[in-house]
Formats: sequence, C-alpha cells, structure tokens
Amino acid sequence: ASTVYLKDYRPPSFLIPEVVLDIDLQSEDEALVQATLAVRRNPEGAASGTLVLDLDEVAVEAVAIDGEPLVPARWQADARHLTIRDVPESFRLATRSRIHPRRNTKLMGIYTSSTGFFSLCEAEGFRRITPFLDRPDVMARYTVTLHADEERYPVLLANGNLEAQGAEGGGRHWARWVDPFPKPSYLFAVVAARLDREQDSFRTRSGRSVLLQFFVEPGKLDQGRFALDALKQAMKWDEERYGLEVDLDEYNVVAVGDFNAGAMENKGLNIFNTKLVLARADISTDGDFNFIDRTVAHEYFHNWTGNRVTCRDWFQLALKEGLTVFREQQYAGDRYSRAVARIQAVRNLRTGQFPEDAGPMAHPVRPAAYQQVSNFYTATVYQKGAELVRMMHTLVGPENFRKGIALYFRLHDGHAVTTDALVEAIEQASGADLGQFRLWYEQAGTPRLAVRDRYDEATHTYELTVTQSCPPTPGQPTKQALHIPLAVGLLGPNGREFALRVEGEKNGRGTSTVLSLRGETEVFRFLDVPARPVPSLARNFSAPVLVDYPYDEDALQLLLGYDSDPFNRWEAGQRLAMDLLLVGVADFRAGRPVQFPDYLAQAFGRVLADAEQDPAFAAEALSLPPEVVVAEQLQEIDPLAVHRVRFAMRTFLAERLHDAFQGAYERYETPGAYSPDAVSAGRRALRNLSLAFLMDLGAPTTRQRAVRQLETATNMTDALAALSALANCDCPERRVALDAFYAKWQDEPLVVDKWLATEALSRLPGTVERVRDLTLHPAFTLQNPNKVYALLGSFGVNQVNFHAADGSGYRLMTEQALLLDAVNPQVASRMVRNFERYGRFEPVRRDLMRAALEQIAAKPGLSRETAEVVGKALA
Ligand code: B3K
Ligand code: ZN
Repeated sequence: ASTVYLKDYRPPSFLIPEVVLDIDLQSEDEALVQATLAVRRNPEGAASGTLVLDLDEVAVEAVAIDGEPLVPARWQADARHLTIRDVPESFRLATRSRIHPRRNTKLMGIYTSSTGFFSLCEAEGFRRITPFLDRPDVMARYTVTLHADEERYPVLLANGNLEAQGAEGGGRHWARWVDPFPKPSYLFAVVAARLDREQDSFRTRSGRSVLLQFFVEPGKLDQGRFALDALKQAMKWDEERYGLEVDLDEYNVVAVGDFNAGAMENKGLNIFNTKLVLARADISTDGDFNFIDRTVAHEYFHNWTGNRVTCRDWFQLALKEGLTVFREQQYAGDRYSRAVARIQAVRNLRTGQFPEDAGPMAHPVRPAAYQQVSNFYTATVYQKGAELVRMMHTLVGPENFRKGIALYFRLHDGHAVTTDALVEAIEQASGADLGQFRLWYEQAGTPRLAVRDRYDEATHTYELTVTQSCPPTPGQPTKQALHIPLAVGLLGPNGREFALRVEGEKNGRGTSTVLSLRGETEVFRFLDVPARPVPSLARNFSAPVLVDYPYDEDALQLLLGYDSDPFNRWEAGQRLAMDLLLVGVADFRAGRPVQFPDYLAQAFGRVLADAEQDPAFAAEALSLPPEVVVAEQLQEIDPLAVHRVRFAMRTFLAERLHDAFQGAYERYETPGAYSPDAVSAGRRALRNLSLAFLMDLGAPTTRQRAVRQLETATNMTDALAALSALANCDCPERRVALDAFYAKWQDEPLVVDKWLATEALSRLPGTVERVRDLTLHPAFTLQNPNKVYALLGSFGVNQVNFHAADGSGYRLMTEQALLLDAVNPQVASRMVRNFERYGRFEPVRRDLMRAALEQIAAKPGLSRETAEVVGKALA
C-alpha cells in the first residue's frame, strides 16, 4: 500500500485557474464529460513539461491542447492518471471522458439516487468526474453546463449562480452555472433530479438579500422547514459572533437519501444526507432536531472556515474541521444549554476519540502520513481538532480569539493554507506564545495529568502538583510536554468557593483560574486558602486529557452538589459512578458479589430531587458512564463484565430511587404541542431516562406504561424511547411493538433506520441472529450508507452482542464488511474499525477479533480503504 507523507508536500507544478465543464447526463448509465481547463505552469512549483492529472474510473476518449487534438502518443491514461507530455507554459486543455453514474456504488463523484443524479467530491471524488489536479491547493473558477432529460430531472444545479438555461431536442434541457469564487475541486457539486423546492431569503446586516432554496424529495417539503429556519439562524449568528456575512447571492441545499457523509459544504450548493436535513416531530427525535440544526450551521460556517480559507493539503483537514466543529459547538452552546452541549461534546470525545487515540489508528490532529485520506475523517481530526481550537480560545480569551480569527481572514482569504496559519494568526492577534502549543497538532495520544495536592494549615497555602504524560502511539514512542490550559477552582468544606490567589501571578481574586502547564511537572501554590479545599480540576473540560486525582466519595459529593462549574458537577457524578463500576467489574471477574453503597443512591437521589431546576442537566447527570468509557479504563476489556456490572448499577439505582423515578416520569410528561426547544427536550430526556431505569426492574405495569407511551406518543422522541426500552426487555410485548413499529413506518426510510438500529442495539440474547436476518430483510441494503450505519454500525457498538463470546457477532460483521467492501469501501472500512482494538480485550475475544482481521486482510481484491485499517490494526 502506498503512503502519502506530509513531508513530501510540494506545490503543484501547474495551476488551473479556470474550468469549463459540460456534463451531458445521457442516461443513468452514462454521462459524457467535456472539460476545458486553463492550465499554466506554477512559478512556485517544480518545472515540468509533463502534466499528470488524477483520474479514477473515468474513461478518457480524447485530449486536445489549444484546440488541436493530441495524437495518442502524446497522452496516456492508466487507472489513476492521465499523463500528457511536452505541454507548453500555458494552454487550454480539453478532455472528453465518460463516467457511469449508476454503477458508482462508492458514492464518490457523480452517482444516482432514487430521484436523480447527485455528487460528492470531498476529498478525492472530483477525479471520478473528469481528469484534474485533484488537490485543494489548485483553485479554479468553474463554469458548468448540465444537460439532462427535462421530465425526469427538472432541477439542474451546480455551484454559484444560474447564468442561463433552456430546452434542447428530445425532451432534454440544460442549465449553465457560474461560480464567481475560485474553489478547490472538492467543493464542486452538481445535482440533476426531480425535487420539490422551498424558497426563502435572508437579509444580511449590510442589507443584501440572499436567495435560499431547499430541495427535497417530492412530497417532503414539510420536513424541510426546520432546517431552512436553522440556516437563517446560523447566518445571523455568524454575523453577530464573528462579523462574517454570507458572500453568495444564492444558497442552495439539496437532500439525498444515499450519501457517504452527513452533509457536504460545497460552495453555494450544500448537499445533505436526508438524515441531517429532514425533520418533523412525528418522525424525528429531539436529538435529530438538535443534530440537524447544528449540522446546517456547521456546513454554513464552512463557507468561511473551509471555503473562503481552505486547506493546502489533506493533512490540514483539521484546519477547516476543527475550527468549524468549534464554531458549531459555540453555536449550540448559545442556542441550547451551554452546560449540556459541553457535556455531550465531551461524552462524544470519550466514547469516540479517546479509544481511537489509544488504538492502532491513533494519529495526530494534523496527521503526518496516510494511505487513504477518506480514513482520516476521524473523531481525532474533528473532535480533538475542535478541542485544540477551544484550548487556544481559553488561553488567549474570547476577545483575542475573535481578533485572531479576523486576522486569519485578513491574511488568508482566498488561499489554501496549513493549520499553522490559524495558530499564527491567533498568536499574532493576542500576543500569546503558542510555540509549544503547536505540538498538540503533531502529537497523538491522550495526555494524562496526575494531580496531587498538599495543604499547609499553618500558612494557609495549598499546593497542586501536576505531572503530565502521554502514552506512546504508532510511530511516536516518546512525547514532549504539551502546553495545557487547566482551569481550576477550590471549594471549601461547605461548598463555597474560595477566591484564588496564585503565587507569582497578579490575577484578581476570582473563583476560577486557568493554569498554564508547560513543563512535565508543575507546582502551583495558592495563597490565603482558609481551609483544606476540594479542587475542581479542568473546569468545563479545559483540555482533552485524562485527569487523575485521588478524590474520595465525600469530595465528589461536594463537587456534585456545589461546584459552580456545571460541567464539573456532572463530571463528579461520572467519577462517583465510574469508581464504583471499576470496583464492581473487578469483583465480578473475581466471582465476588457486586454491591453498591448507599451514598451512590443518595447522591443520584439528590440530583433527581433537584431536577426541576434544569431537567436536561439532571438527565445527563443521571446517565451512567457509557460501557465503552468504562471499558477504556480497564487493563483488559471484558465487555460482558462491564455490561453486567453497569446493568446491576442501573437496577440498584432504579430500586432505591423507584418512587423518585416514577414521580419524574409522571411530572415531565410533554404538555400540549410538541416543540424541540431545549427546555422541552430536557424534560422529555429526563422522563424517558426515568422510564428506562424503571423498565430495568421488569415490572409488568412499567411495560404497560411503555406500550401505552409508544402507542399514544405524539412525537418520535417519546415513541422511540418506549420502543428502545421494550427492545431491551425480554417480554411478550417486545416483538409485537417492534413489528408494529416497522409496519407503521415502513415507507419512511429514516424511521426504518431507527427501527433497524433499535433491533441491533438490543442487549438481549438472540440479537446476533436477528441482525443476521435483518441483513436479508427487504428494508436493508448494503448500497445505502444510512442502512448500513443503522444496522451494522449500531450492532458494532453493541457491547454484549457484537462481542458475544462465541464469536458469532464478529463472524456476522466480517461477512457483511467483506460484502460491503466491494460496494462501498469508505463505509466498509468504518465497519472494519470495530475490530481494530482487539489487543485491548481479554484473550478469548482478542483472538477471535484478530482472526476476523486476518480473514479480512486475506480477501483478494480488498479495497485500499479497508486494507489501510486492517494493515494498521495487525501491524
Ligand atoms: N466536509 C464534509 C466531509 C465530507 C467527507 C466525505 N468523505 C462534511 C463536514 O465536515 O462538514
Ligand atoms: Zn465539516
């Protein structure tokens, strides 16, 4: 397998400032693509008389330079490149090629979906449309003419503005789009389809009016309104928060059911997975509404952070993704509960990114090498990338951060740059020294902070000693010390917070401060501390690290009850539960009885009793650490032990707090009409969490409640919560409920996905066989990524059944991943990643998972995408 290295980056030898494309969609099976490229030598690149363009599954038929057809000896096309010899300094290159949209099951480039033709180019899909220098530092102005059958594909769209359109012979029509902004090829998009349209407009603060259009499958217009409103909110937010205005005359959004990603920020023509745009109370959960709002905002924010300033090369992916996820998080914090948004972001980081960072695919936020860039759209690049931006925001403060972003645009607008350009702009605007901070972009692995303290009664001095370390990761056996912002506060014995005075620092006497760790070990001395405090460490999760401090249960209960930082209140509850879960797992594995102390029930009982103040927060605080997060703490993962012990803790709490959960279930019933706002969603979250706890006790009356909730629900949040509870319950109501749900929703693909996921996530025995049967169900297909993620993706995180000790779950995943690899390698390689951490498991599963990887590796014709994952996992 061939590896691409960051150190080998060279500017392109040629530039292509202009692209004129004519795409004739003759049938679903075939399109004729004629490209005319203005090509000239790049004075900054290596001199070369040979032009090598990228291509992939494109059949080149003819090549001409400045209007002269080239004899076949001058050009040559193999599977990956079009090579043209003896080219002049500057010329117009014309190519004529054919592509096959319906056969394009990889869904990269131009492909078909039920209503027509769609495209996805990021990262390397444009080369599947026409031969090109398909790299983000080659930016061009595009003029695109589309031709298609008018009746079947009435909507013809590309980036930019519609310049002209008309009819042509044989019932066909055409449209020409001109994009005034130079852009990298990965932002190119076209659509030719039968779609309904919803139109609106946005007035920018400078008074320009922007046309907004949403295109959805016929009959689904009512499901598009929420996302359209979200787009307007996001546009307004970016003006207010960052002074960034939309630069387009027209902003189009298209929904498509077959899509490899969640959404794509193509300039002026966003293409969205239906899952992340279509919303309606009866088919979408509160979580869906939230996710749609954020994703619409995220793609819009890319218009500046990604499109106006783009990435020099794909090693710099976090430049646009880390910054845009951070902006999305700020937006969510402003629109929903700031604390809950932060808690959810950190839970995501811990369930997705921390395990990645401790496994064979661990890579820095700015990777130094890859085989397939599609494998690097990872939790590390996105989520950890956002944490790095957040840390800079914390270190320089919000004002300086904003100035830094403004400078970033002043310096780099219209250019393709590196992650360093962002750090440097923030550094320059703030005067802060981020030299050491840059290491965060280069070093993989989750740092660990060992924190120890000492209180001196006589001098009222409190000392914190912090030692950082970071485990080895592939290719990085040793690590340098990082610059880590550690936000701390000190709580007195009654829960009141002490004013802080750090020795050697001239800060005021606030109750929260950000310590800067730079050395391997640092000592911070707090003066005038009247009594031995409980430290509140890494407030608001100020750095993506593991904090190790020997809290006892009294300290955790104090923090849970009184910390002024809501994130750390939540964190204290998680620690309290985690410590006991780890003891429980050790007991379980040693054959000892698993028991939990009263104080756990009391602490959770107090959260429940105070829930009225903030039900959304209470729902988060009452959610036990996820199984994967518990597993991550173990020397050797035994998923069944983790599951059993966590389940035992759930039933312990459900028994002890039975009346309180029942009370919450009754009190937080959705009153009146459904609204997905944060307060209503928080009440539903707490109510449904209460139902889930109560269901674990297995009482028939609770089951009847769940059945009633499912049957009478006016919204999908409540319906799905009831269905999931029943799906985990070994009772007669279960199968009836699941079958009825499918029967009711079989014509709504997005709800069918929820049903598949609910089946696949069940912890009950028999789930492996059920998932196997569902792979043959008419509702399932390997051709559609949403179906694969719903069924196999969910199954892959099912800690009990995917990891069944007899290996049946692994066998199922292996078979399906191999079938999928021939259809859609990008999605297949994600499924195969379920095996990558085999080395962390107890011996039986470790061997079975390893054997699965070896079986996959041995498959002839394995895709490059999957080969990279298995190669690294087995290395
Ligand atoms: N930039 C796209 C990612 C597309 C990935 C395709 N393999 C979505 C986003 O991050 O906004
Ligand atoms: Zn993005």
